[in-house]
Order: sequence, then structure tokens, then C-alpha cells
Amino acid sequence: MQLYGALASPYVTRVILFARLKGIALQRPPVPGDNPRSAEYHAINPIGKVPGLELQDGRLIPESAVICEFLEEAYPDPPGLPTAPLDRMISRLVARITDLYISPRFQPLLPHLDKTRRDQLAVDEIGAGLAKAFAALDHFMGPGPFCVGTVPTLGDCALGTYVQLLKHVVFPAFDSIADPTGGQGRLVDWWQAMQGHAVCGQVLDEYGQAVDEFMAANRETLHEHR
Ligand SMILES: N[C@@H](CCC(=O)N[C@@H](CS)C(=O)NCC(=O)O)C(=O)O
Repeated sequence: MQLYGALASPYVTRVILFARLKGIALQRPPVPGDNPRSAEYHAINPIGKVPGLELQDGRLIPESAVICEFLEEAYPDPPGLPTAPLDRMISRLVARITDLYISPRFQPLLPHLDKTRRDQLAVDEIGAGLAKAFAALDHFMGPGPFCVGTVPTLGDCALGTYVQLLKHVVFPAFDSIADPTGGQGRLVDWWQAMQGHAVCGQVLDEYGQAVDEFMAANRETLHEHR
């Protein structure tokens, strides 16, 4: 199977981490046409976003959450979700909170990275939304240290990559947006466990470097990226 998309994307890295935890080998060729917006890539993925997982028969699966669920069903062993239904629900919920309430707040912050163009009221509103999402994670996460249980699962892959993105781009730039892994609460232990885990720690480190490189190369035009 071939996974399209650069490591600098939190969605691509979610799939890479999930596959690594399950011992699934994924080839990483360049995106057809060298860009998710290319006609070549749109021909196989009309959504036009990465990641895209191409199967051996040429069919492409889009959307990181759907790709992970596909990998889980196609390659159930070792499991990437807990066993008990309520624990599986928690792992999926953590991924869903990441996608619905954290991820949409990243892009709108980018124009405000430049302090001379910053609208502090807008930043505060986005920061309040992020704080609410972190409080919800704190509330719903199960016994740890991972999002539910003693091994990383789907929810950890989704949240871990996004928190790493925020740690590299958002928390250092905005004093008013607190890093939930730096104070007290469930996310502190969770982040330590993620960093201390051999596979999660390594993939998150590589992802952090890729984010830094992407930011350095694109800082001027970031607010135009979708
Ligand atoms: N909901 C999608 C989001 C994927 C996404 O936004 N990917 C971005 C990279 S981080 C992308 O492909 N952007 C290219 C574009 O919009 O042209 C998922 O979970 O896979």
C-alpha cells in the first residue's frame, strides 16, 4: 500500500503513527503531480487532500480517520483500538474531539502569527475554543496514561500529532493560549507517556522537525494555505 502526503501534515502523520504501531509497512511515494491540488492527484482523490492510501488494485482511500479505521479492520492484529466497547468509544472520541474542536482552530490562528497583524480579540476567541476542547479531553479520557489504557491507540495517534503541531506553532507564539500538557491535569501525564513511548516518541519527534522545516519555508504565505 502507498501512502500519499508529506510528514508535515498532522493527518498524514496520524496514519503513519497508527500504521507503525500496528507494524504495517506503507510505501511513501511522492503525491501524483507532486501536489494534492494537481489534476493527477484529483483523478484518484477528488477531495484533493492528503493523506490518501492507495491500495494495490489502484483504489484510493481518503481521510485520515477513515484510513485508520480501514487499517484496523484489514489488519486487526495487533489491535489499534482497545478491546472493551466503552474504551473503544473513548479512543474514537478523542480522535473526534481532535478533528471537530481542535483542528478547525489551527488555520484561523496563522494570520495572527505576525504580531503586527494580530487581532487579539480573535485570538482570544479561538484560544477559548481550544481551552474548552482540552477541558473536554480531560473530562472524557479514560484511565491512562494513554488516552485510554496503557498502550497507545487510535485517539492517541490523532491527538498526539495535533498537540505536537500546536506545541511547535501555536503555544510558543501566543502567550494567551495555554499548553495543556504543561500545567496540571490528565493531558500532562498523557503527553509524558506519548513522549516516553518508543514509537510515538520517535514519530512525534520526526513530525516536529518536519513542522519546523515547513514553517521556516512557508512563514510568509501560511495564511494563504488551506
Ligand atoms: N479531513 C482530512 C484533512 C486533510 C487535510 O486537511 N490535509 C491537508 C494537509 S494538512 C491538505 O491536503 N491540504 C492540501 C490542500 O488543501 O490543497 C483528513 O483527516 O485526512
